[in-house]
Parts: sequence; C-alpha cells; structure tokens
Amino acid sequence: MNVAIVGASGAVGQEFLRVLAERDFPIDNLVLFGSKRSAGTKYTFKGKEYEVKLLQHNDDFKDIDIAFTSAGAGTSKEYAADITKYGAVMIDNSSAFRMDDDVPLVVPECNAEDALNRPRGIIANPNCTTIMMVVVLQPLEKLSHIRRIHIASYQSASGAGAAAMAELQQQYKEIMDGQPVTVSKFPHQLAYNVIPQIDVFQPNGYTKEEMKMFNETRKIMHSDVKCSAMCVRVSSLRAHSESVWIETERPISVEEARQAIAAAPGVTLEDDPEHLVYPMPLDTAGKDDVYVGRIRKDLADENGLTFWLSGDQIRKGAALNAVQIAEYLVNVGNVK
Ligand code: A2P
Ligand code: 11C
Repeated sequence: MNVAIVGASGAVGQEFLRVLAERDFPIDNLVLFGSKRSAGTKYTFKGKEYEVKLLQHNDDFKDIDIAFTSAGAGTSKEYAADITKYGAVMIDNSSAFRMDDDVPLVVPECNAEDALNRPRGIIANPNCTTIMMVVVLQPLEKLSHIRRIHIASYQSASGAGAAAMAELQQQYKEIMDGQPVTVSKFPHQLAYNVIPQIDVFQPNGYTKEEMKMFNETRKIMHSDVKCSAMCVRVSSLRAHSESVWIETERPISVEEARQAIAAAPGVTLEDDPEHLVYPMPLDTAGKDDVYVGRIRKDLADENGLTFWLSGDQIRKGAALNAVQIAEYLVNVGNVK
C-alpha cells in the first residue's frame, strides 16, 4: 500500500506512525503531510527517515492508496477532493463529514461493512469519546436493545491535541514556579481544575462534543437510541474516561453484562472493586483496548445498568480505529 498521513506532526499523526509500525501494516511507500509549520520536519518510521511535505492543491495523492487525515475539519474539507481524486481512500479523523449520508462512520467492532459503501471515497473516523463508548455498548446491544444512554465524560488534555497536552504540563510548572498561568488551548486553566465544556455551545445548551455523542452513536450502531451527554475536560494528560448509564428493553443482569463485555473484541473487563481494581487513565494510556469496570445495576431504573470505562483517546479513539478500518479494507481486498 502507498500510505499518506496528513497532520503527521500532531498528537494523532504521531500515533499513526507508532500504530502502523507496531501492527506491521503493509506499506510500500509512506508520505507525510503538514502545513508550513511542520513541512521539512523529519520523522522516523521503521528505522527510515521521512520528511513532511507541504499539503497543497496538487496531484501529490495520485499514487496513494490510503490517506489517514488528522489535521482538523477545515483542512479535511479543503483538501478532500485533492486527496480522493485518483481513488485513494481518505480515512478522516475530523468531524468534517461524519454525519453526511454518503460518508460511512465506522468503528470496526460495530459496523465494519459500512466502510465498503463510500461513494465519495471518504470514511469518517468517529469522535473519540463516541468510539470508546460504542465498542462497549455493542455487546450489550446484542443482549437487549439499548433505548437510552446517559453519559458523563472525563476527557483528558490529549483530546485537544499535542499543543494542549504541552499547555497542561506548562500550567503545572508555571504554578509551581509562581508564574502567571498560560491559558490558550482550553477555555480556562485546566491544571487543578475540571472544565464542563468541550467544544462550542449549541442553541440547545449542549456542546458540539455532546451532540456528536448523540448523533454519531445512532449512525454507528444503526439505532434509534437517545444519548444525553455531559462532556467534561479533566486534568489527566492522556486517555478519556466515561460514566455510562444505559436503559435496555429488558433488564440485563450484571453477570450477563460482564460475560458479554469480557468476550467482546477491543474491550477488557477490569472489574474487581474488592481489590480496588477498575480502569483509570494512568493505566489505560498507551493501551489498545477500552477497559470497563464498576458494572452494577442502576438504582434509579429497573431496566438500567451502569458502568465506567477508560481508554486511550489517541489510540482506539483515533489512530488505532482508523488503522483498523484500513486493515479491514486490505483484508477484504477493497482498496484501489
Ligand atoms: P502542522 O504542525 O504542520 O501545522 P494536533 O491535533 O495535535 O494539534 O495536530 C494538528 C495537525 O494538523 C498537525 O500535524 C498540523 O500540522 C496539521 N495541520 C493543521 N492545519 C494544517 C493544514 N492547513 N495543512 C496541513 N496540515 C495541517
Ligand atoms: C476532545 N473529543 O477530547 C475531542 C477531540 O470530533 O474528533 C476530538 C474531536 C473530534 O477534545
């Protein structure tokens, strides 16, 4: 495969390099792209150096089979036509096309086959918080249809990109040094704080991030489920966590849920409260699976079940999910 990474210098771009190498994705040629800020920078992949090219409106994607894009929605929209013009599959990590009817929105554990129907050559990678939740919901949906979801997220700095992670670390240092605190990537100081806002507010009082969870969950799961989310930025550096309450058509027992989750692909059960075992971002950072614990009945709803999950937002929430989509296409022979 001839593979391109657009946004190679970013948090997700760098993770693409690691995930592709670790999984030994079949690559004949690799081309890295960025803006003029990173053009000319060299990154090593499997012992070889690659220089970042400036992303431009030209024919640079002519020989590319798969392009992983993670450079923001604006860049994806501006360059989608150039990227897909000669038949490359664009696996896009941004929110630019996710809800378009002619663009599949794919989490391989849930709806891999949707990736085969892509009239525009674009496959959208969902929002990280949504990906991690649906991977866990999928085995529960098989037990009984999920009617309602309430979810509160605990999202790390990494969700806002590499510069935001650096800003959180800088804030702690500035506080220790008695310096004024730099606030530019988050709406408020994040160090020693939690911020009940991720992305911008919508007319209904929810944020864009919260509405992504409502809309994307329905599209990925092919479901009429209603998802009410409260998305919060916390001061963990990497790996998002979520408290999830679901209401199913028939009650699911804790034991049934445990068995289904333990057997599901991409999910690890880590649920032993007696021994203080439950997933935490410090442990799930850098791992592939989504980890689930604290499974119990919802005291406020007879048909309700509640649990906690944590997973690396840059891996399963972004780069890994996109690479798994590409692996699926390669395995079924569905690349140009
Ligand atoms: P660059 O560093 O060259 O600006 P993060 O999500 O970690 O903030 O990373 C964003 C990524 O998107 C970076 O790799 C950045 O590259 C890339 N990017 C942003 N704008 C553009 C653009 N106009 N063209 C190409 N890459 C872009
Ligand atoms: C965050 N979930 O944690 C966001 C980042 O739609 O891909 C990813 C936004 C998206 O800030």
